[in-house]
Amino acid sequence: MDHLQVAAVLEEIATLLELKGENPFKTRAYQQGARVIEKLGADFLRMAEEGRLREIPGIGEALAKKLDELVTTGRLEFHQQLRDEFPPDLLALLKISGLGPKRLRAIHTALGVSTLDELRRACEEDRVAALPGMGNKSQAKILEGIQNLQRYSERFLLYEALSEAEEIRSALEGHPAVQRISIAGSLRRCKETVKDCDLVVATERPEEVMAAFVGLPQVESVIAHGTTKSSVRLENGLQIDLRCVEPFQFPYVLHHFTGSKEHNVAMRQRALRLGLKMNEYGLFRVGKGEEEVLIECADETELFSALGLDFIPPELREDRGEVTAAEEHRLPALVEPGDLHGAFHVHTVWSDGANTLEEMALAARDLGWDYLGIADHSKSSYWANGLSEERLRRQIEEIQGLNERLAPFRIFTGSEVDILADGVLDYPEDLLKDLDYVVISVHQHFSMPEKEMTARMVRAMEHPAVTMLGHLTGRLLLQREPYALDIDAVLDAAANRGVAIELNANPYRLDMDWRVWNRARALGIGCVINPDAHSTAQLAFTQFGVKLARKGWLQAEDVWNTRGLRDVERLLSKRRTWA
Ligand code: DGT
Ligand code: CA
Ligand code: ZN
Repeated sequence: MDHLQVAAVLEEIATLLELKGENPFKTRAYQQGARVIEKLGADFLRMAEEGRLREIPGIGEALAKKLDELVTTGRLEFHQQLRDEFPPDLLALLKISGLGPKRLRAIHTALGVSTLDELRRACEEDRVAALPGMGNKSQAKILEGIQNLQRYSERFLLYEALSEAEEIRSALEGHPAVQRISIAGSLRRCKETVKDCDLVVATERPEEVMAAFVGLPQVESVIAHGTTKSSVRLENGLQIDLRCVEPFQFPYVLHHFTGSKEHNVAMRQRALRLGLKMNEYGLFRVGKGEEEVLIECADETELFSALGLDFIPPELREDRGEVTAAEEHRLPALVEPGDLHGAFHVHTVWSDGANTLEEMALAARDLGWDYLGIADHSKSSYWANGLSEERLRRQIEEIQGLNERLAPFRIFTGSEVDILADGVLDYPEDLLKDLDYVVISVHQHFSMPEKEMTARMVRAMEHPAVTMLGHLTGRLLLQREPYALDIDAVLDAAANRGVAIELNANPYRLDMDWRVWNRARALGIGCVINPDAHSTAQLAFTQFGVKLARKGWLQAEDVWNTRGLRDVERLLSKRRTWA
């Protein structure tokens, strides 16, 4: 058991106690214990081994005893007993957004509902609305939450699927029968979530490739095993489809299965206009006797070229004007991972991060960056150990000291300042003035009506200290929907105030959404690709930000953190517009 698993058991105990309707103090002790253990990291297990759990502040005698049992035996009787008191599917219902333990307990007790299907039926039959303190609105929200949950369960995060797919691709790449292999589908197009993973292989010996594929150690079950197509499922539930084609067919098939469907339709229409025919098997000229003659293409570049088009990067293949742009030679030169010189918005141990200021700075320098902006949480985010004004002042001092030591590397002093419910910022102006830059974000009061939420954001942006907007919509992919927001109104305000917008590169966020960047760019709004890293390892999230920025048609010049240190310093100082 590692420390995170131990923390998860405590979390679950807290939830089960809440479901039971136990005293909140008891519940909180377990939640706090979980936080403490997460913070301790690997030190926790060492201290447990040395019998020193009782020395840890926040862990009392009773909890320490339970932890001893859990760490030494891998299970905890108290936890098992609690679990046995509830039907096994009940806990899963807590994944429904807007349904907490308290209400679930009320529903479970009154209606005997304990599975997702039962709960859906109870909502559809208006039995939930009839419960005291519930009503139609709550019931509708629960129903919507159930639908979202089902939608989420059919997809995977790009991040998760890509690492699995890359592993399989590289395992097969070296196989002697594999001539070419590529990831296709939504994964190749860098969609933020994907339903499955499509692979295309060029080979003259498909049987051998298929046998190797279904025999990979990652494969949990084989869904179909054929010579042209096989499908397998991995342990995490991800389905991988592999298609084998003759080497000469590879470019056409790869293009077809990369999609999107809409892009393919646009391409076929273009082919028709040129008197050609395009399908998944190839691009054809129709000869005199009505016979189809294949137009030979060695790769996708030649395929596009045969249609009079520049190569369209897979990220852009969404039928959003890319075919016309390729025809007119005005596809953007998309931003590349190597273009970044730094990033803003990372957290440290000062708030809820795992690494110190210096560790974060050194890790950024190791990535070849010239600067790093620190943006720990502000005081209202107390659950994330947000900084009091006094602590932020001290942090600024510490950063100044570090900057002297680490020059020419530069740490920018910033803050991820909460946008309070009324649009006021979480620190006073005299403190905000002393920061190099300010990210503003919404972390609470998510369920405001659209008009209020929009006014709140627009008001916050009016503050002259604001440099950039953090994770614009608050969405958590496959977990939580965006809050209600008039994005166009926010874009207008950002353009007017010269506020940049973050592309939060955390794989669960990828927010602002790629579909909106074209509009933002047209308004002259800058993009900042931010890792929102809570550890040194998470600085690597920026690569997903770059992928989604590309998908949003952005070029290096559109992204603030592609600028070198001097340019960024100039950019940030220009923003100081106090009277
Ligand atoms: P996903 O899997 O939902 O994340 O998204 P995709 O785009 O990977 O969709 P998928 O796996 O169903 O199909 C892969 C590609 O195959 C798709 O992007 C385009 C092509 N394709 C599939 N069905 C059709 C179709 O009915 N018409 C056309 N033109 N292309 C299709
Ligand atoms: Ca797919
Ligand atoms: Zn945040």
